[in-house]
Amino acid sequence: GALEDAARRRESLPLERLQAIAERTPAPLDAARILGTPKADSPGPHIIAEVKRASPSKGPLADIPEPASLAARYAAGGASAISVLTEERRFLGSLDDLRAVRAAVSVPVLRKDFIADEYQLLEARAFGADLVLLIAASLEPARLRQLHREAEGLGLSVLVEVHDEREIDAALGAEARILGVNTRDLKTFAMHPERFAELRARIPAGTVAVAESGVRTAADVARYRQDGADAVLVGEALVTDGDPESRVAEFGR
Ligand code: IGP
Repeated sequence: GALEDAARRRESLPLERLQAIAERTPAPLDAARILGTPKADSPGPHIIAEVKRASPSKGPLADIPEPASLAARYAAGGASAISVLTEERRFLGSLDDLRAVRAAVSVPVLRKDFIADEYQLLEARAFGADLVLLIAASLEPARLRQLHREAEGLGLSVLVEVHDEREIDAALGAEARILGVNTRDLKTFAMHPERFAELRARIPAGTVAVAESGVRTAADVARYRQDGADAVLVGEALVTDGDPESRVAEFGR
């Protein structure tokens, strides 16, 4: 559905107008460099804190703060980057959420969506993203390489999401600089936290390794750190926490 939604948006905002907006948008931050540089003030991993209103497995997450204020609290807690779900159907996100978060923080912002064409990359750029997600499981290797190159051409960093060795090879073939191992199976929603350690050895030094999904406690973060995560991406546990600022600080220590 994400591609159909993009086609609908394109009818009201044609490519040429989107291009003009993108050209007026400040240059993206170098998220790959930021996440690839160890933190100056602590030995902990970079925390990528996610804003999401709902998930396909849980439905709407009750009583969550507005995206902009939530993102500001994440940043105050020391988040190195903010992930924003913009997918409309199952995650109830939007490009307006991306824009609001962009205006609220000065750390890199990730557009998290099911990106499959160039128009969506340009949207990310025009609405203020520094970083986009590309999911190896849903793109042919040649297409992944093409979109990766296109994104970098727009000045965007790319988080390539993988969940097995074949996808790591495809990501490396696309010259990925940031690899995220999603420990949740996107089809069954089953969690496989051991997957990160299993795949970490396949990720070359110099490539940023991100552990994604299912993190609930500081112990979960510490385990991924021990297994070699440069960054840990946390969504639901932060969104539903009454004190997200303190939780981000705790996770990042
Ligand atoms: C966050 P969690 O379990 O902390 O809320 O997970 C993030 O990893 C998850 O939202 C995610 C995702 C995705 C969402 C990972 N990959 C791809 C949509 C599309």
